[in-house]
Amino acid sequence: MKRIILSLIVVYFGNISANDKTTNGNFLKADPSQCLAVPQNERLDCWPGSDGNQEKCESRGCCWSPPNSVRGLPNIPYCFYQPKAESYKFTNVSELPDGISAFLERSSKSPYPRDVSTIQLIVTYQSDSILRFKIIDPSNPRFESPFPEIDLPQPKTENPLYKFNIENDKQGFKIIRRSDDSVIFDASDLSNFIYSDQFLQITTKLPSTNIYGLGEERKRFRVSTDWKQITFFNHDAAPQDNVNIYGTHPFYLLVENSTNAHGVFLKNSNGLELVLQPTPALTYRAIGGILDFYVFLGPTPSDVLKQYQEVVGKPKMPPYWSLGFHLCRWGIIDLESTKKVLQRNLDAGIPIETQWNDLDYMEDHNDFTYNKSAFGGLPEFVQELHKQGRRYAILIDPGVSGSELPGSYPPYDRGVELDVFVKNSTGQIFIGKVWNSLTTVFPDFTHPNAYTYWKEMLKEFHDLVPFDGAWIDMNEPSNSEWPYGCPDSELENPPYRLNTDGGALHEKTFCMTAKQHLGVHYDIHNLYGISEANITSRALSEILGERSFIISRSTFSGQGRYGGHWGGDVYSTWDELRYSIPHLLDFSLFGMPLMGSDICGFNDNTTEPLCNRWMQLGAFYPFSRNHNSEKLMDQDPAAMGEQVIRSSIKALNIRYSLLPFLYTLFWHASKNGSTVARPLMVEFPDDPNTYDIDTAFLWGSALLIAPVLEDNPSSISVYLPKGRWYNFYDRKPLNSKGEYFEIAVDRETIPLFIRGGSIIPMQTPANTTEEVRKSDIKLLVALDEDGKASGNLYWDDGVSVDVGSDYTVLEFSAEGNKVDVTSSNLGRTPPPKISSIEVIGNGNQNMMADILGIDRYPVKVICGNPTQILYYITH
Ligand code: MIG
Repeated sequence: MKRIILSLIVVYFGNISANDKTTNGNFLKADPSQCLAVPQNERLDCWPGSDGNQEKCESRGCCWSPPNSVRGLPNIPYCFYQPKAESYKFTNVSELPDGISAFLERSSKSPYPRDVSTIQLIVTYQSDSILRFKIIDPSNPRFESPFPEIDLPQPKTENPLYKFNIENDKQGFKIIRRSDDSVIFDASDLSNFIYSDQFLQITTKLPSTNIYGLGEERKRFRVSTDWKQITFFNHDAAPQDNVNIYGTHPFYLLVENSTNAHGVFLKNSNGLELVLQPTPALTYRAIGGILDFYVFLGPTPSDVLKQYQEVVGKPKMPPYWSLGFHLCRWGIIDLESTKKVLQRNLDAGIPIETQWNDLDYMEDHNDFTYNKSAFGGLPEFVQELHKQGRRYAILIDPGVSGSELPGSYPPYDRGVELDVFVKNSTGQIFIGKVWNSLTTVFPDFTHPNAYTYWKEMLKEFHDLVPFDGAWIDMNEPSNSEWPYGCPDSELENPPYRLNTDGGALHEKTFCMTAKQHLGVHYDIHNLYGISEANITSRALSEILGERSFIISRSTFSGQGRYGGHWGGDVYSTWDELRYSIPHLLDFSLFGMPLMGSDICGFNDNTTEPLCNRWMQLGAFYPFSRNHNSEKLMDQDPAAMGEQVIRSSIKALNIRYSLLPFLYTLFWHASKNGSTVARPLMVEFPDDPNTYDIDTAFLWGSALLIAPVLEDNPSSISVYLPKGRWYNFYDRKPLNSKGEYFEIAVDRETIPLFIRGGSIIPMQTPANTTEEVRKSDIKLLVALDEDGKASGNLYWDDGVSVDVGSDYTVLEFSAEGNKVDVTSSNLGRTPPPKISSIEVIGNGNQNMMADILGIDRYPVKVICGNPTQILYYITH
């Protein structure tokens, strides 16, 4: 083998002058003048990690140039590839009916062990707007992630928006947008390309710096390209700068300078590291698996997101009730306190839909038990909640106790019987420790028996305590002890060390050598959460006979199809309040719209001004839950005093009045992959002013939410994209040329703006979503400059797993002097009657509200005034 590589090198460098010497066997010493010619921003890191030095660098044939004193940012590589560096070359390219198959040969060895010397590139023209390219080892299958579950139709193209070009010198490739020749994926320079067993690296030059996604990490919505490194290795750590946290979504959306947009998804479940640099360029490093990319050509951001979700899966439709307000905290130590907290909030007028309990409810922190003394009467309490039309959700940890008396704890005994626990490298059950008193063992959710096991456990507990929703925590997976250590291995200490929080890969998790049905933990670490979410979501809906509701702390691409996520363990700070918006918007891009951070903050004590603003913003998180850590001051709204109570009621009443609209947005998302909490950039890609905005967002296309993110300013500056907007509160029109407006604010109001051209279905707020659902529908018609508006309403029973044809869709449109309501489907559970239509923005015209299409809605004009004309429909 070695001989072959060497002879290739001879051919390869045959024409280079005799002065060039190889060092360290195979590496050519870098040519200093070539090195000088590399602009700083274009350096491709040849010694990622912090342990480089000149000697090591030059031994790789790379250029060494420590930073000058002017700009010594540590992230600019000192050790970088010389421009002429080469890696693989195409040897054999064949055009196929639906793509390309090509082989590449490595011409010199990489610095990492076990290069794959021949690799195969398989390009699939999946559809006109989706292209896949996959780079594999054709002779030895490597690990490929089964998540997200991808089930695409046969490739079919008519007019592909792209072309895939192998560059003339055969040393790279490009994906080009046909319409304007922009290069979407530019791997024409493969100088740093590596495909070795435990280190794979590819760089693409980006066509702009308007890049979004790539999480989960605490960061601004538009991702920095200033040598920004992002590590993907699911990890139990509170969100903080440059730290890998709970989830992995290697998907980005990029808006080109033309304002066309595209997206790229790397399907790989191994540990990953991405580096964004100002070239602009993006380098992917994977410590295993294969390179399997999906490229989405848009051309609008919404198109890209839709195409991405066609591949990874569209979000699950949440049950209606889960859109109500949730009350939770860690450290409610008994049932009495649970009842007390709930009652004081109900008494204060806060509409609590769902009461939660954290692991406090468990006996000794053991899953599927409850503490019969502190939480005696829990089943009856839950039944009482149900009678009130309320719900109950519980925390479930993945790990179960491994040290109970034999025969006393079915979750362990049954798990052993069904052989579902994760094993160590020598085949015994892998032992760790999380919350349980002595040891913890962990279900392998990829095991064929895992579904039977987990469903049985959930069902038995549900028979006891009829909970409605599951909060699956600690599934990165989190673990804090390794009583038997982790065996030394190349999985534990791979040739390249990712920059993971805590250093060792097994830090706060399993040994990398732990075994699961699907493979070694090293390969599938990032899939633990999604595999648990998949099984929990399915099992729960079977048990309930209803749509299930789960939130999961750990997530992976495509997890939206199983449920939602919460922005775990945020600190109670103004910074975190602000970051909760990009965090939410990232999950909109990832196809997980059911998301929200812990309202008022989790870690550390909150403050009244902060909680006041956080309750206002949180009322507009698609998943809205106040949650707090243990041993801190109470932060449920009722405990925070009059001001917070007033703000909370005001904001939550608006949320509840908008529930039919919010639910309709979820329906669109689950059907089409559109967003619920929508970034301005996604709705207004032609307006570059929106590209950096992550302090405001939209619900769908109709409602702009511009939260106050400080205590008590007299006004805030709100960007309104071009067009007609209305202040939600006084309905005053604001005609924007695409500009900032100073909006006066008070302490209890969150600024909201309705977009001209929208028709929003609303109802009357009440204490529970069930009550709201009984109230009449009111249409808010906000006309645009041309006197037009449109909107729609989706309605079903709110809980059925499969509604079949039993749902209603009403389409609304307003034009001239008419409001039309038509239905594209009428279900057996129709929405309540539309009892009023409020039209705003029609100036002096006398507008007739005329509802066509559904004769059960006759119309009568009740009143009107010059700026605001109200039409009521009587029945
Ligand atoms: O180690 O169950 O993110 O929401 O309250 C902490 C206790 C474990 C972490 C979750 C948090 C939850 C807490 N859990």
